[in-house]
Amino acid sequence: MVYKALTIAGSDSSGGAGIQADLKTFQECHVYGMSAITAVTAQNTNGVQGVFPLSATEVIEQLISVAEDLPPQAVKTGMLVNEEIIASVSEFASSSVWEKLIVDPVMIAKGGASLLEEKSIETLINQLIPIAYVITPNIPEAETLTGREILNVDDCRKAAEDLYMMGAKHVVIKGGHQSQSQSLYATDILYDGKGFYEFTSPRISTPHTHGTGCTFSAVITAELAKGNTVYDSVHTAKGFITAAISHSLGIGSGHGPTNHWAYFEKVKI
Ligand code: PXL
Repeated sequence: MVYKALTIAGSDSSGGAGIQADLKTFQECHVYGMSAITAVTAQNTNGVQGVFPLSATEVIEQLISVAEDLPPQAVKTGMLVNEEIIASVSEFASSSVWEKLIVDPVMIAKGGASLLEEKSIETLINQLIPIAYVITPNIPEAETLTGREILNVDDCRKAAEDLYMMGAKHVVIKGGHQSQSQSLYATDILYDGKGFYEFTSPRISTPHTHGTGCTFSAVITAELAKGNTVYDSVHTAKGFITAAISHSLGIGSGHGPTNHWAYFEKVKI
């Protein structure tokens, strides 16, 4: 059986985040990767120099082509740019047979560039979160979506409950941005409406974290496409991203990419 996953996201010319990170990650997980591009970005490890969105119609045309011929077992969203694209993708997803929609609510790039118009956050909340099988915000994104200040793991749990009440079936809040970043660990929380699960890894001090969020949610998507449970998929994603950060490639003069081949090539940590 060939498992297929689709990413609906922006292109990152530097290859570390967005569509490129997703496809590299799907390949590493032995899942056939497909894409629908929402915007082309011109960027490198020093920042985002340009953002060129496609129209909502152009995004949907890609989805129709893929859905007609190559139905995916899991679908992930990343950079969705604006209200029109969020609304169209949400409508397409609700009327399709996609069971596993993984929403990475991408808002801001590492260097601070905006990847989502602020006024579209309401549309994300009203239309996309209610149909998400898994949502994977980092702490600043979870704060924006819930209006709750997150200072510790307990606050993460409360925000996860809020996001579950907003309709997401599973909530993963990534601990990489924990404000107690002097902490030796990064703890991610998974909430499924019944229980909380924690995934902890050593905190690695490095500037090379470009694309970590995309890569993490792409592993979850690929593992779900293969039929794994949400718990097992998050567990694999945590191992994959920890290896990718700790063996980063050291390329570029700014915030470099992670190493997408580290987990399967080196020791599984
Ligand atoms: O990591 C968030 C992200 C998502 N999508 C694209 C990006 C970035 C960060 O730079 O460029 C296209």
